[in-house]
Amino acid sequence: MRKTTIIVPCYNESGRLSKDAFVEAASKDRGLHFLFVNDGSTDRTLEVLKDLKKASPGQFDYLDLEKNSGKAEAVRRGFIAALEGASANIGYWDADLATPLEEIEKFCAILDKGGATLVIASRVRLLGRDIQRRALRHYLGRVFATFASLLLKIPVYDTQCGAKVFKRSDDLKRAFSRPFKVKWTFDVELFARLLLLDKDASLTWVEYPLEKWADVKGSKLKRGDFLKGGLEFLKIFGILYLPFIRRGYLEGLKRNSK
Ligand SMILES: Nc1nc2c(ncn2[C@@H]2O[C@H](COP(=O)(O)OP(=O)(O)O)[C@@H](O)[C@H]2O)c(=O)[nH]1
Ligand SMILES: [Mg+2]
Repeated sequence: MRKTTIIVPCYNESGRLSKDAFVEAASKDRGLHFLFVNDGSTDRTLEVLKDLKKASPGQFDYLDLEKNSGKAEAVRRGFIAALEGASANIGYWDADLATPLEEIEKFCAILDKGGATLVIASRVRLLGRDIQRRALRHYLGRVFATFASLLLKIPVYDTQCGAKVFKRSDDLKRAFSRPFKVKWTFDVELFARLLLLDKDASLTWVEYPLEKWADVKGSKLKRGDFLKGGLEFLKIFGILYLPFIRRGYLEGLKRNSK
């Protein structure tokens, strides 16, 4: 059976994590696996994850990071573990389910059809779709996404939505082999890594306009983080375009995954 592993980074999510939604998604598709990464939570998150694993040990598992390391590192640790397994598709998904789990099967259908190596969730407000985003987050997000697209030189509309599924590959392994240099914009650094490893990589990436997306209360993102994102872009610029930084960075990725 085709297997898909979805990594769910969790930092103090006991109040937001909907056990029922995960159990329902898993019961609908027996090939679907969830790997939660408890990112040093100080609330009851770990207990919730233990309960889920008890409910279906074959489909739910978790990693427990002792100290809080941030979403980027939590996702990276999840990928390292998932890449050891046999899943054909591996993705990550925000724990608050701003992107509903029902979308996973559509992502996998695109990957399984052949040709695509990555499906990126995109929050595009279109008639007939249900994208509920606060106005300020929407406009800041549009500015951010425009810069991300210019930086990467690819026509991507939304790099920051927390739902992406990849086809397993050696480059994917290399891309997760080293900790990210940035925190808030690691999705952009991840794309940069894949493009450095293969300049044509984006030819097989597909952006999927979500049917449904909604801001979920309890985001830990603060207003200042938008500015931090700008500074992080400078780092990614250096990685992509300054040869003396790029060379060592790329060698590091290739060396570490062997
Ligand atoms: N903010 C934050 N989120 C983390 C961290 N570690 C893991 N996450 C997870 O990253 C995902 C996105 O978090 P959220 O606060 O909803 O971010 P937003 O929706 O982009 O505002 C959730 O699944 C969090 O549990 C962390 O250190 N800080
Ligand atoms: Mg959120």
